[in-house]
Amino acid sequence: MGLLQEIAEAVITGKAPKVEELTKKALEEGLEPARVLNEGLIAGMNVVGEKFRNNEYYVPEVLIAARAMKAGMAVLRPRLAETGVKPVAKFLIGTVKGDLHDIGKNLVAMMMEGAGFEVIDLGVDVSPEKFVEAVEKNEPQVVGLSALLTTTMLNMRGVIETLEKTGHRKHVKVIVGGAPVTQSFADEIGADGYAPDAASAVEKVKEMLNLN
Ligand code: B1M
Repeated sequence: MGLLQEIAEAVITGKAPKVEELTKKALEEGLEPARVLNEGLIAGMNVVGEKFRNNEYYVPEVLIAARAMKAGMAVLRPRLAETGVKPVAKFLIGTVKGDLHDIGKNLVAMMMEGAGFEVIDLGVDVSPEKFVEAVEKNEPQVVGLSALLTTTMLNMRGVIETLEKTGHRKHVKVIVGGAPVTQSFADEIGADGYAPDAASAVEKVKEMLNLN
């Protein structure tokens, strides 16, 4: 079994120390951090998702796998976020109200940091009011909203509406993403952008701010 496959397997079986060790080994062997992420950690988490959907895995197994994935991400983080440049802009991100999924959101935050943005991460289950408070406090150029559930993605609309009502919408761009989110949903709720994954989120935000 190749090293990347071993990493995926260790995520699937929820072995956090092993994931950490193998991720370090992969970097030492000169593998690209993005490959370790996509073909190791994310590949493993995709299998976990399938097993969850097929009722082979339940919430505890998924949580243990998520913890293992985070152990690998902690090793990758400095490598993905390697940058010496001054922050190009401020990016505020959070998972919307009612939603506790944060792995994808954390990845987007890490990649944005890696691209030189100053990232303010509000965590999970963030209400529209909390987003607005943080916008007032931090004055970001872009707000990112993440949702993993078909039910909670509807709360993205509430954030945009609250930003509008409080007069902040004209000063901030909004990008949305997460597995159930699509470009047409983003258009429907009046977001400025949508990205299907963390790497394209960086590209999209740059495009929105004319930084390309
Ligand atoms: Co949840 N869960 N979960 N879960 N979970 C899903 C999302 C689900 C698809 C599983 C399934 O049924 N197959 C399903 C949703 C069904 C639906 O709504 N359509 C589901 C469900 C139903 C639930 C619960 C309701 C289960 C229950 O309790 N009965 C419950 C809800 C809790 C809540 O939020 N209130 C629940 C709970 C959990 C855990 C807590 C156990 C755990 C989360 C742990 C954590 O995040 N700390 C969990 C997990 C891990 C998953 C799966 C298996 C994996 C998600 C993940 O981390 N993927 C997931 C199945 C799956 O997606 N395969 C599932 C890896 C991650 C890198 O991908 O998050 O998609 P993702 O992020 C991507 C892109 O989406 C994008 O970039 C990322 C990287 O490229 N992206 C953005 C994300 N945010 C973005 C923002 C952007 C741009 C791009 O701009 C701002």
